[in-house]
Parts: sequence; structure tokens; C-alpha cells
Amino acid sequence: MMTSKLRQSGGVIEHYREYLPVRASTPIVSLAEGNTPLVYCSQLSSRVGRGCEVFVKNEGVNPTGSFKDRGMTVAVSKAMEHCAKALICASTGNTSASAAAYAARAGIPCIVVLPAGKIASGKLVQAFAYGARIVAIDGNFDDALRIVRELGDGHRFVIVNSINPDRIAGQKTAAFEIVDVLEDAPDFHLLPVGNAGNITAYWAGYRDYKSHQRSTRLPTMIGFQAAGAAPIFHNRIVEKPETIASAIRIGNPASWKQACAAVAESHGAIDIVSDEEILEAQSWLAKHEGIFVEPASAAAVAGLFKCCESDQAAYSFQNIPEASRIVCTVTGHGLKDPDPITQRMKELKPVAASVTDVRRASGL
Ligand code: AN7
Repeated sequence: MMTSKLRQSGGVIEHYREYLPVRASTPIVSLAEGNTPLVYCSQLSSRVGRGCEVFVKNEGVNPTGSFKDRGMTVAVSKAMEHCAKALICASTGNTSASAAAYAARAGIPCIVVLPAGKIASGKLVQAFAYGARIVAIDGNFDDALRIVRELGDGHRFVIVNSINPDRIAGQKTAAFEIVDVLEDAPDFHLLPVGNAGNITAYWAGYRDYKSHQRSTRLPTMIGFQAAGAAPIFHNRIVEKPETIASAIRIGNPASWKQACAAVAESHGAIDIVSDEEILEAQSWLAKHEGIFVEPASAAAVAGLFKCCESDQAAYSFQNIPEASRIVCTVTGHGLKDPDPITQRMKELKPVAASVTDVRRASGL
């Protein structure tokens, strides 16, 4: 067919094959993920001051609207190489959306185990749309992951949570892209932390690239947990994690040790941000930079503000070198979790369909 000869845009495996655990015979399952924008943010930069340059790595523009797609292309391709018959995952929402999409692409079933009533509506819609087998449990994410681990993986089905090392390998590509664009690693990298797979992956990616002389230095890693779901910050399991940022409502992260290692080796920190700070940052980023992210993603931006403006910050920017380069990863698209904002839409009252009324209502 004509279309098969057209050049397709490649995904992260095509771009970074030499750094990933794939072979010539691995069947590639891709949705052309990755290559996401690293957006220079002038308003954020001036709020930080000191001549710093702040960039947002906008992972919400991936095929299913989150960073999970980078890891999923590798995990699902490897699962197909091993002739898996199905995929399974626990999720706070984004992993299930991504796993369901890549399973559909691969032509195999996907089972998702979710905490009932705690998944943002857009993410649940995605899991249904992509045809996943959805099991909602009376429990939280940590319970769901425990059950998935106990079910175990093998040839019949493969676990595609970030405990699967192929997921981490794929997610490293975000660090590669940042270095490729900036032509070196940034000075600071800020991101939200839930199950702690992503901070683990970024740190591994930055280290890989440096050891291949693709960069001259490593960034300081600063991760942010929601105040009500902050096991790493408090150094203890949180039995009943609570936060509006449902994606990071996790009390016992799988990559806890690796996150601590990333922070220790990079001389960074894990800090907390409140739900109020998260929602404030979400709204600020949308209104000042035109980037609408889900609440969990806004934790990175709320964290940036805390580093710059609060004397309570675990990592204070008071003494950072002038003109530092700072990257914040925003992990998921705002449309996935419209509920906090749709509340405000109820205030919208129609006016008569006339020029006079529209002029008056719009304040022109
Ligand atoms: C938007 O989907 O854990 O620290 O099951 O969806 O690597 O877990 C999602 C996590 C940040 C935290 N931002 O990343 C899941 C899930 C968003 C997320 C995180 C998640 P990790």
C-alpha cells in the first residue's frame, strides 16, 4: 500500500535506540511519543529572577497526554518481543491510559487495577476508550500495586508499572531530549514525585548521557510530593495519602530508594507543596505561560516558587548562581483532570444574543 511507504514520524525508540534495551528483532510498538517541547518561559524566568532561564518540558503533549508513553513504548515493545499475551498495571490514572493505548496498538488485552473513585475523569475516559479491562478496587494505589505485584508477571501477562525496568529505560529519553536541546544538562531539574519512577529515570538518563560525553555536567534534582502524600519527605509510609493531585496520591513509592539516591548524588532535595500551592501554580502557569497542566504536574512549578520565595524550602534558591538554567517537567495535560476547573464554569450565565449584551458582558 502507498501509505506504508510514507515516512512515519518515529518515537523515542527510533531516536534513542542505542541507549535502550531493544534489538533489531524487537517489534516496535510506538505512537510517535517523545520529542516534546522544551518551552522557554519568560514570565516564570522573571518571577525567579537573578537572570535565570526557566524551561518547561511539556510532557502533556505526548500521545496519551502524559510522560508515561516514553516508558510504555519500550515496556510494550519488550513485552511483545517476549510474546506476552496481556499487560497489567496498577494506576492513579496516567499509566492505565498509556498502557491501554499501547496494548491496543500491540493488539493485546490490558488489565488495569485502579483505586475506585480516585481517578481523574479524563484518564478514566481514556482507559475505557482504548478498551482496557478495568477493575476498580476499594483501596488506594498502593493496594492496587501490591495486588498487581502478587499476581506477578511472566509470559502470560507483563506488569507495565515502573517496577518494570523497561519503563524506566524509556523514560530516560526525556533527559536526553533536554540535553540535546540545551546542548548540555541544565543546572537544576524540578519534577513531581509519586511512585518515584520518573525522578529515577531522569537521573539515570542524565548520568548515561554524561558518561557518553553528550553533556559535561549533571543537574541538581529536586522532587516535589504533595503535602498529604509525602512518604519520602517524611521518611515513612503514609497509610492514607490524600491530595487533590490524584496522580501522586501514593503512600509507599516503588522507587523510593532510587529517588533518595538521585537526590543525594545530585545534592538536591525532596520537598512538599500543599494542595493550595499546587492549584495556585496550575492556574498561574495556564494564565501566564499558556501551558495548562494537571495538578500533579503543577507541583513542580509550585515547588519552583517555594524554592525561590519561601524560607521553608528544603532547597533554597537564595544562593543559586546567577543565570542558572532550570527545567521543570510538567508531566500531564490539564484536560485529563477538568473537575477542579469545571466547578468554576457554573458561574457562566448566558446573555441575550445581541451586540449590546455581548459588549456589556465581555467588558469591552
Ligand atoms: C501526571 O499513573 O503513578 O514519580 O499510576 O501521572 O514516576 O510515579 C502516575 C504518576 C507525576 C509521578 N505526574 O511520577 C500512575 C502514576 C503525573 C503522574 C507522576 C504521575 P512517578
